[in-house]
Amino acid sequence: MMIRFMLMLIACLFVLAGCGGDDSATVADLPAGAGTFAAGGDFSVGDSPRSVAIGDLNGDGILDLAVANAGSVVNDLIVDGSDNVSVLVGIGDGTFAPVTAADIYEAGTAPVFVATEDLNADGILDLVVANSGSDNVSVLLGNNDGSGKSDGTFAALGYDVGTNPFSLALGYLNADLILDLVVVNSGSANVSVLMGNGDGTFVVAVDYAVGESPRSVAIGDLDGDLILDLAVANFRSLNVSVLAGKADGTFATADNYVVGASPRSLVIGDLDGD
Ligand SMILES: [Ca+2]
Ligand SMILES: [Ca+2]
Ligand SMILES: [Ca+2]
Ligand SMILES: [Ca+2]
Repeated sequence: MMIRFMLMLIACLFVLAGCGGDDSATVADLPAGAGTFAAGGDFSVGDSPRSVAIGDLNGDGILDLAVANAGSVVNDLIVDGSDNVSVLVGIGDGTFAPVTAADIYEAGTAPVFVATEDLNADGILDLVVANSGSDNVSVLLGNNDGSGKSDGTFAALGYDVGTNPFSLALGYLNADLILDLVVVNSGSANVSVLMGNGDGTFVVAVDYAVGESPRSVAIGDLDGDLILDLAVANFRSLNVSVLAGKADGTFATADNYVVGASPRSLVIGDLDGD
C-alpha cells in the first residue's frame, strides 16, 4: 500500500456553537498579542445551535457568522427542529448585531452543519447546510445587490442526499475549478458526492459506501497523485474509510482502517514532515 498519510483523530470540538440545548452562540475575542481568550459575549440564535461558519456574508469587510439551528437531535432522532440558519452580522468590534427575522433563513429539517464558500464565483459568499431530518442539503446563494456586491440575503436551493446527513465538506474534486460537495450520511453509511455546475447548482448526488454511522469527512490528496481523496470517520464501525479520487470527480471503493473507539472527526496533514 503506497498511501502515505496519517490521520489524526481529534475529539469533537464544538467551538462557538453548543452541542444542543443552549440557544445562543458564544464568542471569545483574542486580545492582540495574547494567546488567551477573553469573553466576547452571547448572541441569541435559534433552537439548539449545532454548527457555525465564519465569513463576510454581507460583503461589508467585517466577518459574520452563520449558525445552523438544529432543534433537539437525540441519538440521530429529531425531537424538535427550528429548521433554520441564523446569520449574525459582525459590527467590527467583535460583537454582532441582534438577529432579526430578516437574518433567519429556512433550511430543511434539523440542520446540523453549515459551511460557507463562494460556489458560483460571483464574489459573494454562499452557504451550504446539511439537514439531518430531511435527508437533503440546502444551498443558500448570496444575493447580488445589483452592483456586484452582496445584499446580505440568500436564496435557497435543495438537493437530496443520503439518510441523516451529519456534516459536509467542499473541495475541487475534478479539474473544472468549480467547487464540489461531499456530504456524510450518518444514517445510510455512505457519502454523497455532488459535482458543482459553476452557477451554484449541483448535479444529482452519487453515493459511495463507507463505514457505519459516518460523522466527518476530510478532503486531501492522500496518495500523492495530485487528485483529491476522501477520508471519513465512522463513529460506529470504529474505522476510517479512505476513498481514492479519480480525475473526473468519482472515487474508488473505500479502503477501511481501524482506529480507536467512536471516531467523530478527522483532519488530514503531513504529520511526520515527509
Ligand atoms: Ca460582514
Ligand atoms: Ca456566490
Ligand atoms: Ca468541480
Ligand atoms: Ca489522490
